[in-house]
Amino acid sequence: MRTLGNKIIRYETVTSTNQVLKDLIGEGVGNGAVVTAKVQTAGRGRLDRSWESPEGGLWMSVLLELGDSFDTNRLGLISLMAGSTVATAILMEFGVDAGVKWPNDVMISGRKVCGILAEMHIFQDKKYVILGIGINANNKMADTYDFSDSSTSIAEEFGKKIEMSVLENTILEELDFRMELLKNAEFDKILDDWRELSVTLGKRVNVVTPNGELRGMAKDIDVDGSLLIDLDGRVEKIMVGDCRHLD
Ligand code: BT5
Repeated sequence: MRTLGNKIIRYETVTSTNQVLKDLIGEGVGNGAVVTAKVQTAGRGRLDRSWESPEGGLWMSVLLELGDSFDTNRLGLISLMAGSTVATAILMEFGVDAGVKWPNDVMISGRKVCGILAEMHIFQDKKYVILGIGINANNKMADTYDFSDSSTSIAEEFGKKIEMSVLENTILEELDFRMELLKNAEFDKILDDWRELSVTLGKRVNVVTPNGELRGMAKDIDVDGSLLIDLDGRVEKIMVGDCRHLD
């Protein structure tokens, strides 16, 4: 039986599904609870960036309770895992070739179709991740935003409107399966899954980190989800950053 999505709370409009779900923890919702909204008025990206969330997209947050033994240094793995989940669901349900870009994007034909925001939260001594998943599903990106040439939606790639409930359901099933891997410490399977779907590895990349900018070849990902880049023979490990593909 699937644990994730045991309780799904649907809203028309919220500020941010991550924020709403965080507030609901205090009201007693537990592991696997999901919040969705048709529209977000203050959708968030990483580093306080904003996330455009008009009607037609799939904007959802999933509450994941982490066991006491979970090593928070591996938090990055959850973002990677969520990306693999979404790419797999898009491929399975619509036959559209989606891939993952480090650290938290799902891409179709070089354009961003989904972003992930994993936020850690501790409440009454329990560790949680609020996993925000934003997917351009039936909303049209073309000519809408400044970044429309770097983003796309599933409907635009698939050629017609998609059934959002099918996508949502498959995502929850696939995520449930991967959370079991995480609980059983099968980290290699999680990493290999991401590697297979990766559009970043093997590419020349420019990475902007809090400590500056680096240019090199994306060689691999490490056990904690960080990116390993080859700078002419010297390998640098990057835990946080924004990555641009150069080829
Ligand atoms: C992300 O941040 O990609 C994480 C996005 C997570 C959104 C979900 S929706 C449900 C949940 N509730 C929330 O409030 N958030 C989560 P980042 O890597 O920082 O990328 C943000 C950048 O992507 C922005 O600065 C824009 O350039 C671009 N962007 C904004 N909206 C977009 C969209 N709808 N599609 C594609 N790119 C977008």
